[in-house]
Amino acid sequence: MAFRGVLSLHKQYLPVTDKTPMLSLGEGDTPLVRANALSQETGCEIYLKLEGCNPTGSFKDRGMVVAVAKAAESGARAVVCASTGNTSASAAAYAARAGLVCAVLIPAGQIARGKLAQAYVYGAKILAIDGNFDKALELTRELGEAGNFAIVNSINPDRLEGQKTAAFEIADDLGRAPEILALPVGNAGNITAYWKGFNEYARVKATALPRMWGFQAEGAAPLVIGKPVADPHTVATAIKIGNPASWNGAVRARDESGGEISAVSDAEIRAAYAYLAAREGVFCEPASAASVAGILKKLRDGKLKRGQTIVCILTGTGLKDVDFALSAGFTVETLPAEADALMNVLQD
Ligand code: AN7
Repeated sequence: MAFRGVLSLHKQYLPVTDKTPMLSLGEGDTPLVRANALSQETGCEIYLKLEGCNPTGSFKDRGMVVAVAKAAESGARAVVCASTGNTSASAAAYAARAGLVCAVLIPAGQIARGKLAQAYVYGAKILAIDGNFDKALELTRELGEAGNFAIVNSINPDRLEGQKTAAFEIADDLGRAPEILALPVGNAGNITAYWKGFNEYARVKATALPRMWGFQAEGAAPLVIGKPVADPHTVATAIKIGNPASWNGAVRARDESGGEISAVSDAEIRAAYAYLAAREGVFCEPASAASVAGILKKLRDGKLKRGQTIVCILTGTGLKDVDFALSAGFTVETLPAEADALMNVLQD
């Protein structure tokens, strides 16, 4: 029987030793799906990498499985992270799997409830602070220095190692790297890891490199304006981050690839989110939709060259944040339990 999971699938490119526990919840190997409506509309070949299909519903599982396995290997008893939600859900799951204690620092009242529910049910110690994500990450660094915790934020290099495997899968599926990789950027671990992954792939298989197009939310766009944002705001809570830890990695990915990091508005994020669900049948969370919002904006601005192959990373599933889904004026009328009444509505 072949065991799935990032550590098994990509072992030779990861820091796996004889002593590394082969932890897995079946993460990685996520679908790359052609976006038919978006391709037709743009004249490009657009694909969606469905990272919401990972075991806890977000891309974080790829890096987390490596970070938690390495923490266990090194004898740590507990892991800690700051999070806008998805990292905490993932850390909590893999810590549970590995038999480690998990503590998560979250900005109180600012993470999607699906993510909070995950951290709770997986059994993490939840520390909700009166402060934003950037403050939570600062405190996490302090705890990591003082205590006997392994930090499993993306400042832990094992996280980036696991995360880079998504680039391998895309290049394997397409037979080459895309011309453009579009993704949301928050703490900037993901864009840093993809760039590393595509570079490693190119060295082995002599393939070309993509341009990296990162998209931040307008109210939380430190990399676009070139300085930290003290009080970031956006409906996409996952990327409500004002001072990304992997700032330099993001700038390097942008500049070395000839790419760019630009901003999309909350309205553009909402529109792309709705488009993906209604036109492509893909339900992602608001932050994930920033990648497609960015592509649609380029199209509107006449800055999207036709004929290019583009991969948009959809980082998390829409089920993470049903409050957001239902906030756009959703109401549903209760009908009499009679076929006639239903038929009337259907014929409207
Ligand atoms: C759905 O969980 O930072 O630029 O603490 O959850 O690598 O940070 C989440 C980030 C994009 C941005 N999409 O990725 C956390 C956290 C989703 C996310 C990002 C996040 P990075």
